[in-house]
Amino acid sequence: MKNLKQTINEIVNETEIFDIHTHLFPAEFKKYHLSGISEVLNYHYLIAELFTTTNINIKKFYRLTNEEKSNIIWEELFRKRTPLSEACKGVLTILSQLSIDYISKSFDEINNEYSKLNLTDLQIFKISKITKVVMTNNPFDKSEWQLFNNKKWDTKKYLASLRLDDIFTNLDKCLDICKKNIDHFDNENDLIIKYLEKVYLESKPVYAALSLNNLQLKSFLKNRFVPDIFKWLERKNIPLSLLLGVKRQVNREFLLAGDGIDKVDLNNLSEICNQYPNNKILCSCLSLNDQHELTVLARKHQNLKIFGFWWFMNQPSLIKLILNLRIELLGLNFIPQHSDARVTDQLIYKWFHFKVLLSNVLYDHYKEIQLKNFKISENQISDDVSKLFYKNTQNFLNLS
Ligand code: FIX
Ligand code: ZN
Repeated sequence: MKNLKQTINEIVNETEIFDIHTHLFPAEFKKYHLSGISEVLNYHYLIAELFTTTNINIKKFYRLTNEEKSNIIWEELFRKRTPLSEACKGVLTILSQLSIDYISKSFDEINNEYSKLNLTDLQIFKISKITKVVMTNNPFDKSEWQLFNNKKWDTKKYLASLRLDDIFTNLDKCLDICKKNIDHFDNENDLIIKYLEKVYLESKPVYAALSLNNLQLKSFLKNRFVPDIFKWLERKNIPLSLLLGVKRQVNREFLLAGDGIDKVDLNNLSEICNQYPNNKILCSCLSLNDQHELTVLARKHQNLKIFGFWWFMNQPSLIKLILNLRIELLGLNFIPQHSDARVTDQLIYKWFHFKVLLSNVLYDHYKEIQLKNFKISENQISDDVSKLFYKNTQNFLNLS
């Protein structure tokens, strides 16, 4: 092998990626598909930063057009101030990767230049070496679910997942929707499962997902629908993905930018894994406080797989720390990252930033075993990175 560092960098940059959790939609589904620099600047991470950095009137801001909003974000966070936060750096990464010279330019100038690139999804997937992304699909959102009316998009690239939060937060609405779609049922449990079966056939999801705060996690096993949902997931052979530790609407005025963090009791996760050993559980925790315990739990339950650095965890300083911890405790038996991208272009920065961190962390670990006379080959490194970026996900989702 030439040089260990260079070999790792090359392999990490060339390996195909299976992005297990995004909020992306295919370009063919125009109403929900987001792309371009204006959408990138309108990301709720940057909106929260704008609100807390300036004294801007929140209600007035939300009434503006997307372009007006992005203009303000660009002026306030990138021109009047130094763009040092991770969310700001993400925008700079996208612009520099696309060779757009943004220095001393207004939002309009950048937007013009960016639009001329006419970037397609496929080009973006190619830049980031992404082969598949899993969408977040809410079967209780009639308008969003229209995506599955006509599947004229690449269903091998954009895979579906069933987001079930509404069953736990807005049951009456869910039951109404189920009743409108299912004619014959014995009871409410039967109704929900029949509806899940219907939306399963329409979307072919690779997992079902739920985001929970501490209280919801605590009462999860007592929920009357949970045993049947687990039985159904087992029959379908798809995992349940648990996104733990979000406290929704800490600041309601901020809307989507107003969600915060909760501390969770992970004993409840362990209990879920024990009570449902035939179900597979994917899990990502939002708080740094929970990462050590979560990693240990992944050594204790065969049916549990950690994935990604979710949202507030997706900061380089935390990723470095926890990625090392995960390797120390789990070897390569975890799914290291997901993008959570809402705008296709974000894939560029989310994965670029992560690849730099992963390469450095892997280098330290390989170097260490080399010093203990282990002969690490290029093939073995390729294999390892492919597990992390693709195969661990593919296997856990039972996909061929
Ligand atoms: O619940 C989720 O899937 C969260 O990832 C999002 O809803 C959140 O708003 C987000 O975009 C985080 O990255
Ligand atoms: Zn998400």
